[in-house]
Amino acid sequence: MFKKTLTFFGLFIFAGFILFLPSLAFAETTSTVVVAELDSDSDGFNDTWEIKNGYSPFNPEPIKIEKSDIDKDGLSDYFEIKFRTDPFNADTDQDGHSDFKEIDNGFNPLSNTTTKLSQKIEIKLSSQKLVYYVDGQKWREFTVSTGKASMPTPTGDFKVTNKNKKAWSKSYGLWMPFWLGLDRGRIGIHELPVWPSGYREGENHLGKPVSHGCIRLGVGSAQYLFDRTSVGAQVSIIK
Ligand SMILES: [Ca+2]
Ligand SMILES: [Ca+2]
Ligand SMILES: [Ca+2]
Repeated sequence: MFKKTLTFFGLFIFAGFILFLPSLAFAETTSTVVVAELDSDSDGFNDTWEIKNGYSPFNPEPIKIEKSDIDKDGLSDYFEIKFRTDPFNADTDQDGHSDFKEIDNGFNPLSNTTTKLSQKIEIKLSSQKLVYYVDGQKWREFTVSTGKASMPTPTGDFKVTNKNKKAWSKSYGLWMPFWLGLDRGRIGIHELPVWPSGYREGENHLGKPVSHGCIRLGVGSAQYLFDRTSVGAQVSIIK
């Protein structure tokens, strides 16, 4: 009797296992297909491979991910992934403003309210570059001119304390358009200076440390940064 019960019990387990087996195999197969073989642009290369090798998984053409913009909204497929926006929809949150325009103006492209993304400015003295970060992503880079050897630009973390579209320097007798003043050190970020005669310092000074300590930007870049930077914004100056 005991043996018979055991056999029946054994059969029951066996039958259950047999019934369960196909679903297990199916689950294994489907999950493998979804994870490893997703080929969004149907070009024969899976998404994982494409991203790993610097190609856009959304563009069947062999174009690098930073150069591809499949929905033509100005935001590359690279940034679409970074900002988690829809690469096939120019206006992910459907608020009437394209993903690119929103990010470029510091707004969250995933929210149709006016939520802002974090912004940060970093100045690298050794390479004479200013990097503008949006939501932790390196968004724009500009060539600058910082302080000459006898009047070096101080390093450290600063905050923007004031803004002035056309600041006047009493000490040097020149205009400093699109001024963003920084705390401590009495310096600022501004456009190439203009003398009262109307003469403007040449763009060829950008990339060379020739200023009196300020961070000089080119025409266009200075206004770009001025328009997007609020009082209180973080600025870090490194060697
Ligand atoms: Ca592909
Ligand atoms: Ca795009
Ligand atoms: Ca939008």
